[in-house]
Amino acid sequence: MTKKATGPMAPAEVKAELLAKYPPKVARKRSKQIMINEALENGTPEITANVRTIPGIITMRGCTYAGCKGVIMGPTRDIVNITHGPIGCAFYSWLTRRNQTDPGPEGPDGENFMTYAFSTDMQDQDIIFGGEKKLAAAIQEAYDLFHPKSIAVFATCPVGLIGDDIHAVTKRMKEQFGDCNVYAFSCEGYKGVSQSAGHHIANNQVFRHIVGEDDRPVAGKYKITLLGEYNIGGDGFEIDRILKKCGITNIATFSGNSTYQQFATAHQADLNCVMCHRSINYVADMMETKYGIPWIKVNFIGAKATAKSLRKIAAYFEDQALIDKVEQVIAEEMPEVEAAVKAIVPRTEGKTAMMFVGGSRAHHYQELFNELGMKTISAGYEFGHRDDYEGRRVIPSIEVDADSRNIEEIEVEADATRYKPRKTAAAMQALEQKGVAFKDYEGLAPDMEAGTLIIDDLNQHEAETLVKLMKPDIFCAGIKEKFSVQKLGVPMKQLHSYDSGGPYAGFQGAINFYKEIDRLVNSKVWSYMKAPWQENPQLSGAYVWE
Ligand code: CFM
Repeated sequence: MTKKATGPMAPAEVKAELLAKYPPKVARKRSKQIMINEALENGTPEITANVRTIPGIITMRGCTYAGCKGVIMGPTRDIVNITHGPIGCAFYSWLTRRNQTDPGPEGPDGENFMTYAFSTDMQDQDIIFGGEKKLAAAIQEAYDLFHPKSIAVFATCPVGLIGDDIHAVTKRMKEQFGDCNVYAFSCEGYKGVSQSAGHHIANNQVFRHIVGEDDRPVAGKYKITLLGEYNIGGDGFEIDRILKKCGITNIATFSGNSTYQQFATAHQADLNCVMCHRSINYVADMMETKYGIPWIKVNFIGAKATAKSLRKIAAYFEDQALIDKVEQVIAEEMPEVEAAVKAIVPRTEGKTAMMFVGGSRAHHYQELFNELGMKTISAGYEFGHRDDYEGRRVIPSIEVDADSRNIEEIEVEADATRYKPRKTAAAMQALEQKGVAFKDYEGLAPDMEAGTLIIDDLNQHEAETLVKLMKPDIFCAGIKEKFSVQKLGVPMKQLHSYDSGGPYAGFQGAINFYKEIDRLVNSKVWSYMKAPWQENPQLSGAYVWE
């Protein structure tokens, strides 16, 4: 294993090593997804992203069904989510993401279907003769048992292949029930190149079937939504605590700790705050077009980023009382954060990190590492698009290939009665000049130093090679990577599930994260990774089988 003492390898050399074992055609393709960052002065180099994984490569990605049923709809508490397909798809996507929920104002008896795994349990004969009848029966059964406000149906691969018309079934059931919103998602696992397609399919249907369904006024002076926050490890709880303390009303989180009602009333917000750009940015655009709600990018990962985001929200509402209140909350929360940083930074300063997560987190978490004086030497997304790397300005130049064309883009128009611009164009412009950027996200690349390696759709082989060559002090990714990285003697932190930790968002979350990283990067256990008999063999020779 290359030790740090030999000096860091040049990024171009590392890249060459990553590609060395591939056949020429594969190397050429992967080469376009491995970018040596050049920082902003030279413009961000272009990266290839959101394209098919090369067959045979062990990717970190998941499927479209995972992005739809698991990521976007997984945290919805009071919607009955039925998987139409063989039981495995429902079982293995059941409660595997650490999105938390609380029963809200309804108390412990409030509806919570997350603990159930609903599935049509398709068998061979359903594949041969069609599964629509079975689906209708399952919807009926769920309705009779629970009388939920809403039932959602998710297609798995075989459903798409045999051509069950799940939309016709759900439409019929919805009409039949009259008091239950039933709709379906054509989110077959193979539908797109990654989870990202599943996010889009899910969000389109939520927008089409739920948002704007309830016009009963929601109370609150400063009403926002949080788009793309999934309450992993309780992140959403911490963000809600802070917003509440500031007097800001979060009327809907998409979709952490959410309820059907929140989605249905979301159109009443005066500002949409986008947390995870990758999984939901198009919803923010659609809500602006249809209802006139502007959107800004926020980030509540990192104490400084949290303060910055709160200030942006306050600036938007242009109310001195709110601006003062936000400053007061920041002043109250920061001393504890600063004390934690001061105590830990001497032990973490100068250390290095790598992070490969699905989308936004590989960018957001760099904030927390910066606060600890740590540098991210390599990062990337499993399924980010070019705009997540290079910023939204590249969107017009993104090539739309057949796989992207396969995912529906909804045509949205201003709502005839409910479209209401929240600010005049002049007011928006004045705010832009004050630094409140609307509809903007600069992406990950400008925030990373020159010479760092940005890698899209990293795979098993490349992850191991990277760790061996660059020996980071910590590697962040998911469960699939965890043990192979740890076996190389490098501490590993799961940034999807947070292992069993969290929350890491907001101020209290930042403190949790600093402590966790301190423990990981300063633990001695990693130096004992080599088994004693490997260091000091007591027997020598070999087994001979002949
Ligand atoms: Fe957004 Fe997410 Fe992420 Fe994501 Fe995900 Fe996730 Fe993720 Mo795992 S919505 S893109 S599809 S921030 S489940 S809460 S951690 S890959 S980086």
